[in-house]
Amino acid sequence: MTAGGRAAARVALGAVCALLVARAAAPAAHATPPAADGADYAVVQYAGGVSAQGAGGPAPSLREQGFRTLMVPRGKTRAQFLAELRNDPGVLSAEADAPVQAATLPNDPYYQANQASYMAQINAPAAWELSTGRPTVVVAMIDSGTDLTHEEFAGRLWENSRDTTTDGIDDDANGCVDDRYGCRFIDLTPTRAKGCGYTSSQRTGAVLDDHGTPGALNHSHGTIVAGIVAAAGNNGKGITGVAWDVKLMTVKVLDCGPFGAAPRGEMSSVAEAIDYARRMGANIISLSLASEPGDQSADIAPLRKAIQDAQDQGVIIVAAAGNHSPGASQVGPGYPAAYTQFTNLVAVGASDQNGQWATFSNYGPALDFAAPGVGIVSTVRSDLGLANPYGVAVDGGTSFATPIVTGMFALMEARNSRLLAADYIQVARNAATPAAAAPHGQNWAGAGIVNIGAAVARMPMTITGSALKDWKDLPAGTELRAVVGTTECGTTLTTAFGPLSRFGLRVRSEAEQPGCGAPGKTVQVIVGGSPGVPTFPWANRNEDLGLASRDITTVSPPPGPVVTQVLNGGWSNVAHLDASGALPTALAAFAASWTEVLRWDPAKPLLDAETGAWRRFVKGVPAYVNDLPDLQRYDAYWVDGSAGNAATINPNPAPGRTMDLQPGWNNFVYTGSARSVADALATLDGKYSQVLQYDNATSSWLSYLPGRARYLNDFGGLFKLKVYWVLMTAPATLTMQ
Ligand SMILES: [Ca+2]
Ligand SMILES: [Ca+2]
Ligand SMILES: [Ca+2]
Repeated sequence: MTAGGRAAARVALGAVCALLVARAAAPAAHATPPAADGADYAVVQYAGGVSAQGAGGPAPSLREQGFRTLMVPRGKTRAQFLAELRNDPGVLSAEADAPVQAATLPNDPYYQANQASYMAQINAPAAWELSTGRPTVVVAMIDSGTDLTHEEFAGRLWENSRDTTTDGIDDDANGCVDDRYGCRFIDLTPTRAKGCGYTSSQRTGAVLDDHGTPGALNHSHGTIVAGIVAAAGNNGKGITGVAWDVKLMTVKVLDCGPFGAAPRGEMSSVAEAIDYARRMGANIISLSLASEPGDQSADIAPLRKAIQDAQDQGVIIVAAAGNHSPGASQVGPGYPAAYTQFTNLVAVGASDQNGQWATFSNYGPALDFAAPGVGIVSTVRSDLGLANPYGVAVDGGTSFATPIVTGMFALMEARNSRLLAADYIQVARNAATPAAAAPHGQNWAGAGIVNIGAAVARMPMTITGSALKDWKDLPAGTELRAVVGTTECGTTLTTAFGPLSRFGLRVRSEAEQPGCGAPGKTVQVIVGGSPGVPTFPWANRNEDLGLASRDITTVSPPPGPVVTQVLNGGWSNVAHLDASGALPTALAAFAASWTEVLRWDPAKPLLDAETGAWRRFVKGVPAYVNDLPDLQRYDAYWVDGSAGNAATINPNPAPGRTMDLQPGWNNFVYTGSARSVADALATLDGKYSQVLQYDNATSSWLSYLPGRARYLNDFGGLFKLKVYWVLMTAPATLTMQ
């Protein structure tokens, strides 16, 4: 971009921040959480209550069982009171009562007094039941910078590990010098030199929020919006952000607001900033800024290109609709929110405390969502000498509503990291609360006021991988159905993908379809009409619902009452499934004739301190010749039986059997349920280098090498009551579940 181009674009970008003032304000006195009331109570159980062990019927109430909660009498400590109670023969138990609070209501002091009301309007506490964010979600704040030292951002700042040095060198050659926490895109002007102290237009990591001066009401724009997204929640300090545990990338395009003006920037810088955020890995970009509505000079080619590139890369862009004077200028959002051709861009308007149109907010059919923009409390610069680094807005703005929507998408991406931008937006639209009509009669809230709890709850589970039968590929076009209990919650077909067939399955949540996924429920995938393994527990709080590379296989029916083992007429590798006993009678039920049994003992000493040797039983020779006197149940052995079937009783082994394995080859009978090799041998992880099985029917060996592509291995899973060899590199205990 030439200097001339920047100058032209500078005219284009007005700012929506003029109305976004915040002042330092102490939290209301009742904002501090009350002292833990539990400290004053004891819980006792008196003798003589109804027994809870009554035959049949529901258990009696706790009260009927003699439980009471007693206040500690005046003049006694709780410890003294408990000691007295415990000495009372009529008291079965006495304990201190413990304070509890709803798990998801944060303890931040401003929350109850200043935030609870608008957080309830957007159903944020319900979202926190499912997700409070994940540090893998990166949110780029394109604004006036961030107070990087603010206590609410500790551990929440994105860092560019490749250019952390402040040496004036662009170590990672990304066009920005020393951009450890983000980058500044601001062009030097005489006003900015004088009013902000800037000395050049160079793109550098100077991203500290410098908006405002100590005496001004209007300050900290970037720090305010950053706090609304991502201030630490439930840390006992200040406020809570919408997403408590995501990473903030700071991209500064708005200046300091020289001489009391609102902070301003250029649209070309916004384009550069979007491009930077995308290249540096942001998942979501937040823009609490806008041009004048209808100002077509703000519609510049690099801005469209930057948004298009972000769309192609799956980055969601959340942009303020703008706050403009009532009248024609309020109709329609300013740029960048004004674009309607991008599927990754959402335009945000503001609602007031009553969920009505906030009269300062731009409106029009191009809007996607509204969110609260009035009475918002957030972080402010801690370097202004204020009494405390928090403030309650004295005015409203779409600048405040925008980061609330950004925080919603951050929680949604934390809940499932693998959807497309348009999918997240569609889920949020479906979850939004329809808004009451505004006096002007036009759509002002798009799909409605965001319902963050519903949006996060509606996130589907997504599973991608290969559909298999006995860990071998199934043809493209095989149907997969996701079932929770008896409810069908998603379906798809496999598609051809090189040598593999792949699937991408979307499983609906209970919020989207009653009976479907919710924490505590299990998703069963039916592959081509047969139940597959593994099954998938619906993710709990702060777990990801996006599951990649999860192969699902159906397995041969489990062994029934009789297991048939095929013998080839030469040596066959067989599992001993009958009761333990002395040879040869241990094999009395063995249908085919045989003369010799061999069993590999990996611990048997050999010459030269090597271990691992055969033990042997030969029919009809003197007993002292044989060193294999008996067979234990689940021994794996070789027998020179004639061709035919070895049938024996299935003892149906209980899960949890363990086996000590030695370095070198070990021969064992697998008694866990059918699983992929990696899962079945998880307790040996990193300590084995090959698995073999001998196919008696064809007298051939099949091999599995861990870490190898699935289609390069001869088999991919272990089956119950089959015999395997494993080459151990270190001793380990195999646990078979
Ligand atoms: Ca750099
Ligand atoms: Ca550097
Ligand atoms: Ca906090």
